[in-house]
Parts: sequence; C-alpha cells; structure tokens
Amino acid sequence: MTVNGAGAAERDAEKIWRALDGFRIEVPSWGFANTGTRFGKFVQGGAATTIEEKFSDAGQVNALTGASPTVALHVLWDLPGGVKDVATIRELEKKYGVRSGSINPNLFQDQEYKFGSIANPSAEIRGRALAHLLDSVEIGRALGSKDVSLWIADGSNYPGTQSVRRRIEWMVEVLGATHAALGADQRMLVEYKPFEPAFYHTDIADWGMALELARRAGPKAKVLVDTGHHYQGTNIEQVVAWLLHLGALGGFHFNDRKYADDDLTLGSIDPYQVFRIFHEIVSAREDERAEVAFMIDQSHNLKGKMEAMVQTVVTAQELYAKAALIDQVRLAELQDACRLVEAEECFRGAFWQDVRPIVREWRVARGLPVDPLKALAEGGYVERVTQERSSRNARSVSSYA
Ligand code: LRH
Ligand code: MN
Ligand code: MN
Repeated sequence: MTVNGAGAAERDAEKIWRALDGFRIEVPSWGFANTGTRFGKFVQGGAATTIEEKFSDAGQVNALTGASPTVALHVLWDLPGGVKDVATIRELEKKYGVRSGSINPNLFQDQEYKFGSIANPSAEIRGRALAHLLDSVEIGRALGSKDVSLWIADGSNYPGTQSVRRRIEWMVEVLGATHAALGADQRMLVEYKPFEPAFYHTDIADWGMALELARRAGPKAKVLVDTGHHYQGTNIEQVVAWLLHLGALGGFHFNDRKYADDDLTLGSIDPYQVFRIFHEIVSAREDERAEVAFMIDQSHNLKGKMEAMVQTVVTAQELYAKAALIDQVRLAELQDACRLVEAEECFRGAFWQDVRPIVREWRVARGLPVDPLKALAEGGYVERVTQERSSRNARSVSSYA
C-alpha cells in the first residue's frame, strides 16, 4: 500500500495499519482475579487465583489481540515473597509468552497503613513503606521492567485530624528516596485519585499534586492518569494535553466510569472521551508520546474476565485507529482559521467512521484471529480453565486477588 496516488480509503487504511502496528496496551494481573465491591463479591468459576493462571490468561489475551505483550503485577498479590519470587515470574514469562510490565507496590492493604503509608505521622511506618517501595524497585530491576507504578491511598476522613502540609513533606522525602534507587532504565509513575479509601482528604488527589511530587522526586518520575480517578466533568484530555506539554505524562490506567472509580470496560460508557484522549496522544510530538505507557486497570464483577479483557483491548485498538484517522494538517488549518463547525466535523468525522473492516484486515495480515472475541468464544479456553479452576474458586470467597 502506498500513499502516492492512493485514494482516501487507502490512505485511511495505511494510517490505521501504522497506528495498530505501534499500539500496545498492558493488561493488569488483577483483572483476571475475583474482585467485587465492598458489598460483595460474585466468584467466577474461571477466574485466576494463582499467578500462573494470571499469566496464562494474559498470554491468551495477547495471542488473540497481538497488542498486550506485558502484564502489570501487583507486588503483594502476585509476588508475596518479594524479590524471592522473581525466578518464578521469569519462568512464567517464558511459559506463557508475555513479559512482566509495570510493578505496582501495595501500600494500602496492611493494617499498619490505617493512618497512611508514606504520609503516615509515624516515621517507623513511613520507613516500612519506603522499604516496600525499594523492594518494588528491585523487583522491577530484576525483571527488566521499566515502570514502578505508585498509587498512594493515604488520606484522612475528618477535617482537622491530620496535617495536610506536614504529610506533603513526608511524601516528598520517601518519594525522593525511592527515585534515588531507580536504575538507569527505570521510571516511577505517580498516580492520583481524589477519594476512596479516604473520604475527606487524599494526599495525592489530583494531577497537580502528582506532578509536583514527581518533579520534586526527580526526572525519572512521571504522572500516571487513571481515567477513573477524576471528579465528574473533569476535562481529562486537557489534563493529558498539559502533561504532554510538560513532558510529564508517564502513562495511563484505562477504564471507564459512570459515577466514581467504577473500573468498567473501556469505552462502555463514553467512547468519545477515550477518542479525545487518544487524539491528544496521536497529535503530540513523537518525543512527547514515545514514553507514554498504555495500561488497563479494570476489574469485572459481573462480566466474564477473559471476555471483558479481550473486549477492552479490541475497543482500545478501534478507538486508537479512529484517532489516527484525524487529518491533523487540515484540523490545524481549520483551527487557525476558527472555522469551528468544519473543525469539529473534521474531528468528529473520524470518530464516526467505522474502522472495524480495516482493523479486521490488519488482524488477518498479522496472522491474528479476525474477530478476537469470537475466537475466544469458540476456542474453548474459557471452558477449559473454568473446569480446571472452579473447585478452587468455589472455596475462595474471601481474598481480593
Ligand atoms: C486504585 C487503583 C490503583 C491500584 C488499582 C488496583 O483505585 O486504580 O491503580 O493499584 O486500583
Ligand atoms: Mn489505577
Ligand atoms: Mn482506581
């Protein structure tokens, strides 16, 4: 396929193929495990309960989509033995053909973190939180994985019960020490979230706080945008544009939401928002977007986990393909001339275009199933693992991962 002399349809196909060839999105190990809400958990017979099963599921998603060669790991849930578990993970990488992706420290589950981890008034507890962060950096280094992805759940529930300002200083200290331990090829990503589990103040509540903490930590620290971690109405794509502009966007946790941090399937509520975010990425300079990591952060309480994950990757590919279709040169001209309706139509037109036939052609050309969801349904994997895993799942109704 060539651009010279090619018609509009061929130009579109070329844009989409190029975009899909470069598109990768990481799956979360915890997205294959049984999860629920604080009110209850509906256990699925086929859910993964061991790290091997999570790798197996991630390998299957990658085999079907060709777009998810890495799996995010949550240290406490996946490597409870810390660095000692690295050898096991290495074996699983080889066996299932997917590599370890971001390493997620867990500073929110232990009883000692009731009043915070890196912002806890107790120097001893802050020290233990730092030790866990340093272990996570070590795990990342041993696995050759690039990102240590930090979500800090610290905060308070009642006004006046904690000093917001002293807690900032404590966080700066711990994050600086974590940054100092990073290897040359490692980064740390700072995720923000306005509420939950804390309901009055959260120590890293928005992108401004995450950005400042990342800057104070050092140049290898960047901001992570979880699409579910905003107040209703926040213009997320504008946040993304700013972070790109500042060279501070480290990556995404993609999911969708209607009310709060719902962790619903990407694009199930507002696909246009995902398209608008992808537009900011594809229209950024190569050097600005080269380092932006795409990750999924979802947990499905009602949908089948494998089906939801494949559906998510496919949706992400389709929405990214749509964003790649936007005629950037024409859009810039129309914006400069303030030809509003034409600019909007140029932008929106790409969103409304049905890219699925071209995406299907791309899949076939790359030796992938033409319809990953159908291939999953017909391939027998879900039935097989459900048979193998259901007795264990029936017994495990208590643990998150
Ligand atoms: C917090 C969060 C964070 C955690 C994950 C399980 O809401 O988004 O990224 O690591 O959920
Ligand atoms: Mn997240
Ligand atoms: Mn979340």
